[in-house]
Amino acid sequence: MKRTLLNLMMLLAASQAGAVVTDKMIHDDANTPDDVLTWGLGTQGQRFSTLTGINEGNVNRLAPVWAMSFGGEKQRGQESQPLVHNGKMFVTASYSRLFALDAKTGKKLWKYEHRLPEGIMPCCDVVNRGAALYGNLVIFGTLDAQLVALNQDTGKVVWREKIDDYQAGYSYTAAPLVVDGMVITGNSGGEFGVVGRVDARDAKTGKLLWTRPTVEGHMGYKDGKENGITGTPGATWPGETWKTGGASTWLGGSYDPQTGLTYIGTSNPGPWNSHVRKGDNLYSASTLALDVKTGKIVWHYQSTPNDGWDFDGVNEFITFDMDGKRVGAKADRNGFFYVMDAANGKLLNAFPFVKKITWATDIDLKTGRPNFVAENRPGDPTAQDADGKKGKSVFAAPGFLGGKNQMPMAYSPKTGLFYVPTNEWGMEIWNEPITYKKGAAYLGAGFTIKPLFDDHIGALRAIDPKTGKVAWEVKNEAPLWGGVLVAGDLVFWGTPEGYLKAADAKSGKVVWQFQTGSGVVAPPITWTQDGEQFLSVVSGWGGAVPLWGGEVAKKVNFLEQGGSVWTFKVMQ
Ligand SMILES: [Ca+2]
Ligand SMILES: [Ca+2]
Repeated sequence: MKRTLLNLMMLLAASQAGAVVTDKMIHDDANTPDDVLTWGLGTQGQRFSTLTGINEGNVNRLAPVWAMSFGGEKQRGQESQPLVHNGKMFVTASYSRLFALDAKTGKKLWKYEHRLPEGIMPCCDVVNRGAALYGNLVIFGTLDAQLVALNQDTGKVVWREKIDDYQAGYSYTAAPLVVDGMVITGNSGGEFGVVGRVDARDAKTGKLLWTRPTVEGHMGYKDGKENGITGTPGATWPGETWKTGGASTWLGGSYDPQTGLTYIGTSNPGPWNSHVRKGDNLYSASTLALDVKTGKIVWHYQSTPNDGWDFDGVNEFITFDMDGKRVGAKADRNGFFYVMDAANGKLLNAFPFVKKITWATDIDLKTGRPNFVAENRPGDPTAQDADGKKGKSVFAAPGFLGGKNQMPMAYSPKTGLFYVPTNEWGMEIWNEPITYKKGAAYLGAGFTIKPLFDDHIGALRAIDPKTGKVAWEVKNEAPLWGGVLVAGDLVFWGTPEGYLKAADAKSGKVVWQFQTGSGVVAPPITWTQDGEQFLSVVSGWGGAVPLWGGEVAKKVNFLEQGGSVWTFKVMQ
């Protein structure tokens, strides 16, 4: 009896302090600057904050308040976006670690280190991009493809669920998305012939509610019952190729309460060698809109049909208002920027956001299909003029690391511009014969990434989604790999050279920078606490570039690894 009363009192105190994260709070996250409850500062993913406490008049006094090291011997890429709630910061780190910190002082409250088995197979470094909050839980995915929910106060495991078999190449790196009490996740493993999927679980218990495969021909399930096959079996995949079709959903999704749809992108089809799977290969390299209630695909848009360049279409789909309509935008890895009707997927606009694109001339706005440059498709190793071991090599741009990769862009309703972290690079690419083997890389391609320009690879570009015009750009020598934040009239982003930078959102004039001691490959956040505006970013060089970057990797191998969170405010 005593205990029940105590529990009740604790619950009451907790709810008075706003400790419990509700659906409404997640729904309103973009408009509540005193917390950051979601990846993207709102489920729409705009990464826009109305806060103007840090502005051009005082940004020269923006200085670190605290820094906290993830420590240990484990460093490598740190791609995490922190969350802030109830005075606590929740931040994930490489090797599936999660830290809870006092958001004002950086004092460590607890940490969770996931016990990883031997033989995990993350394609592109041991990264994690962030957690999700619900109730009194903090939920994140791990490199051995599990989903773990921890008590926000103690760090104790409340539930743990397996997403899939890590020995078959599945892993998990994205921040989960919470919608109406459901935790929605994708999966990673597009380079291992996995089958992409979107799962919805009860956020409180981890119980699976529905699952939707993203490769045509696979059965979906809801409440343990069959819920319809994805697509039309055999329509866009020859033979048995759909069984190892890739289309992994490794960057997670966004959600728009106005449409009731969750938007999630899919990776390359498997294998990379496109000649063994002639056809569009739905729903790889696509944007999918799913009804969160039914777990069914409401619309899809495939940006790269029969992809042969590893142009994962996973990039975030950000919803916003344009010309009185709810639309969404995506800067695709294939170099084109797309604007679509958020409700039905109708293509409204498509234009290049990088300078060199060789695989297609443009996107036909009527059909929504790219006009391919046939001779830029890497050749078939079994073609008559090939030797059976290596197909014709081509120089393709963008390179497979993309015009944009995992680093999220931001949108400002004030300027009407998207702030896109872009990269200019190309690749030599050729195909090789390949057979599927569980847990082995399933590429059937060789490649080397090359820079296109002497003075820069990266460029932060402010892009008008109506016209495709670049309002301004700030070039960067190394490839950009962190994300972007717009706070009031300032744009913040990090560079592999270690800087966190701020520029005027209208002009692009760089007004501030700070050296964090290692490369920044993560998106910044901002929030207010006790009347002061804070800004945080994770620093720690790594990710796909040093692992896969060919000649580019050689250019950036002087950069040092790290692992820390920096928090800033304006000093008086
Ligand atoms: Ca908020
Ligand atoms: Ca890929």
